[in-house]
Amino acid sequence: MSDNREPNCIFCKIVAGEIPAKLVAEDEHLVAFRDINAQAPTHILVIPRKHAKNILEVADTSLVGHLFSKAGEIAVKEQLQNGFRLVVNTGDDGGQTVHHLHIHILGGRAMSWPPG
Ligand code: DGP
Repeated sequence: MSDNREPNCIFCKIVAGEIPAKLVAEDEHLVAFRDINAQAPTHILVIPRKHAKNILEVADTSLVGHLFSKAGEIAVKEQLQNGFRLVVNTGDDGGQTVHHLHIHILGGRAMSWPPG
């Protein structure tokens, strides 16, 4: 359970089980679930249980490492060994719409570059 949840944060509500989500993985530090608005055949979000607005707000570098490491593990479990993309949208210009840090795992199709 998050010890610093933001009352209006939709991802804090998912962590608390107040909003349903299709969970893919969880442990004491993070929760991973399928994105409601999938942009690829596989689209999963990995989030810390503890609320942090974005990557600039996380002081705990081991947590950041854990989130990325778990994202890689999940990608392999989801059979994305052929390639996938990890994305961390940050702030308004970065296209972040939910202000609770999250890593997108996108896969199951060839990705294009540059992103829009
Ligand atoms: P971003 O734009 O990087 O902040 O991505 C936020 C993502 O969160 C977006 O792809 C849609 C997803 N999302 C928003 N609300 C919900 C929700 O209630 N449930 C789930 N599963 N995903 C959500």
